[in-house]
Amino acid sequence: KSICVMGLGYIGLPTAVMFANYGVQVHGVDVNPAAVKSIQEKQLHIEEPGLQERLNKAVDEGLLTASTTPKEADIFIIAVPSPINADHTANLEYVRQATAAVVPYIKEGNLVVLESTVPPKTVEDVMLPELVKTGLVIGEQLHVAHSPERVIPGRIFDELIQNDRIVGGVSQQAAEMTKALYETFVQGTIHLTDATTAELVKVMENTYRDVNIAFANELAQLAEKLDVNIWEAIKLANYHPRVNVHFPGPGVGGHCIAVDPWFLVELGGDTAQIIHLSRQTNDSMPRFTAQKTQRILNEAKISGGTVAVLGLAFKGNVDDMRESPSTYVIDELQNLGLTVISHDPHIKDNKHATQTQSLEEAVNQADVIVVLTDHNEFKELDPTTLTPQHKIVFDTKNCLDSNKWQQAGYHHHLLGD
Ligand code: SAJ
Repeated sequence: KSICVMGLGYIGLPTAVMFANYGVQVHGVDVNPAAVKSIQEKQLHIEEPGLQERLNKAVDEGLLTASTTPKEADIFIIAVPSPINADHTANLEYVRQATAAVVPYIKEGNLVVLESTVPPKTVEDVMLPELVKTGLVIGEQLHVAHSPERVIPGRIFDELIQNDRIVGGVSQQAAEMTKALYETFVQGTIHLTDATTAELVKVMENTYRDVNIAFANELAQLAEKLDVNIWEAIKLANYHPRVNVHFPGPGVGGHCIAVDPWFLVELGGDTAQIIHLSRQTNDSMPRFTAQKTQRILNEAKISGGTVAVLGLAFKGNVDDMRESPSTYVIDELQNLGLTVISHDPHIKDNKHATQTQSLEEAVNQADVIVVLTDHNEFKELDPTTLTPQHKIVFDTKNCLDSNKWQQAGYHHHLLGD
């Protein structure tokens, strides 16, 4: 069998590479010619452990080709972005366009699998109207399923293999064909259902996390009023066998958790109030973080002030800045009249105006160091080697060893204490 993967981004590329590593002939397609060229040349445009070695193997063995146009194949996998518009409504244009693009290449007996996370009913309402243009009878001559990706950036290959997988078929046969496809490498259980249920399940998973994080963020603000360390309180609460409170932070970023709950808000309206409020709570955290930074400076009697922001990526040990809370925190700090210098060892090519190449450059001028991303490089920092203007550190992710920093003479603050 052969596979054509539409979209060579954070999910499509690892998936394409994975199938190729298992001996399947894969053709990858991306609308961005630069992405296609870099893959042909085995130059990665994204950072992910294991991806480079696997890409080299796939290309060298001739099992992975890439271009800007699709090819005939037995199976088409669609892994394109499904972002939200400025008004928080779903933008399904990429899904529709990728589906339309494969229509001329589809033959009787083929399988089309959507991996992108989408609002429930997208397969039915957006994909099927395009796929009927093949003239084939859906469910009999053409098989269609949704199998949402569920992997976490930074551990994509482990999770591709180990995680359970949900497969929602438009027909039973489509579900079974899709199960057989992913059995190529999936060691977790593959659960079969219908397409709309699979769509809802995936969006539910990310919304669960967003709502839980909003709860933690609300508790963090409450704990500050009580002078309680929320991290200690959450740790203790989570010793209960049925409690799993997530962790507060400067906001929720990435292209999934900060996006998918809006799909349910759009569908649910007034019945999605908890979900909606959670989004707003999480989106308010950059301002809260900036205001707390200002309070810390005020308490130290520093007026004006320079902030060294450590971390631009949306979470630890990834090079992805999409929807990163850091950019919003920096905006809020600047709105307060503070000077910001930032550093992130994972973000290359000066992607942010405040960015410096070296950690020292950022820290040397700092009146306060604010850690926004829990990169390993920051956890391992030796505070005795740093020479800021004032020894004040604000750790929004509780990722530093507070004893070490206090022993080095720092005033140490947490978000939620
Ligand atoms: N965050 C918190 N507190 C927490 C956990 C996370 O503030 O307790 C923040 C992170 O710092 C980050 C954001 O949330 O800014 C999202 O990070 P994440 O690690 O929770 O999730 P993603 O976006 O990297 O990946 C999620 C995963 N979904 C779930 O765990 C339910 C992943 O399995 C999905 O495949 C992925 O979304 C996706 O593509 O949908």
